[in-house]
Amino acid sequence: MSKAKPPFTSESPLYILGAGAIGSLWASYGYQAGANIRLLLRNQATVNNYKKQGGISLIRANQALLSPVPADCPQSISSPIQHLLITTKAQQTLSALMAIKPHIADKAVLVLLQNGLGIAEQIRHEFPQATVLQGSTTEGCYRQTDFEFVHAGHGDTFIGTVNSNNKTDLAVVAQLAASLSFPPLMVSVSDNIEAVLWRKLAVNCVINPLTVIHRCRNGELLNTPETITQMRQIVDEILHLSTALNRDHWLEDLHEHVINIAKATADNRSSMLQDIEAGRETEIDAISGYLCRLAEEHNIKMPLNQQLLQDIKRISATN
Ligand code: KPL
Repeated sequence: MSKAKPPFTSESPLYILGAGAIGSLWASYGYQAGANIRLLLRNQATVNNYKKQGGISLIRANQALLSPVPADCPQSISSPIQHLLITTKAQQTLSALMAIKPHIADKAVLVLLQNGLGIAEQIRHEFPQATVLQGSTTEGCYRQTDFEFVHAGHGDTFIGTVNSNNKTDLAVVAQLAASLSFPPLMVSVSDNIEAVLWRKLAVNCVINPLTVIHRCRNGELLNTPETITQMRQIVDEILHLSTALNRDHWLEDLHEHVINIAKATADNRSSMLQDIEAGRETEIDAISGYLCRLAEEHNIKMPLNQQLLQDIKRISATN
């Protein structure tokens, strides 16, 4: 990993790829904190549309905050990308990155903050010299209209490196976590980001597909014995796989943890339900799909997770 760089100056801004809820949350608070941030949008038409709206509007506690964060499309990027926060949907990540590949510095630091697993490996393959950090957030934010978002609830955000105990690496991660902590967002370093990501994957495998199937908010999953039983059974399958992978110590209190997340985000519509309602492609392949592929490689049966995977694909296809 390269030496720590000063955070987000005009020569080396923080680029944010993906102007969905999480990307816009960081862009908005970063802009308000005075950091040099640039949003990366799909094409010039999207940039024009964005400019017409005057920037990102973020609603928090019924107050709207407008942040005219500068925006680029792949054709208008003028400085090499040294720091990139990637908040695209899992399935769109690689194609979005390939569109800006010529602008990404060899030794760039790429921070992946999205649901699902399996994408970091593909990025490392395409950008072998870059530093790829992974992150997980439980900040609650949803899109109201095109560039208008609601910051619905506070959560925790962690970043870290996989397979690294190197002290220099950890110092760089710590500096970056501090640089990405735009109030009120707080980013902490995890020395076991794999465990954090695995726990988050487990939560997403339970809450996201079930909220689509029952068309309900996260907290409403706790309202009927039927859905509580479904949650327990899905968690049991994940625990079984985790034991086979020697990861069960990462998930000690998983039943309770999933219930607590459903309670803490009770009023949220899960990101998967939002995708279905908006007619967008879901992240099911990087969530339940990733889990089921891993189970298959280890000859572990996961009938409920398999069923959820098929159900969501069917619902998406007929959406
Ligand atoms: O990550 C989420 C999502 O919706 O994708 C949870 C934690 C379930 C919150 O809604």
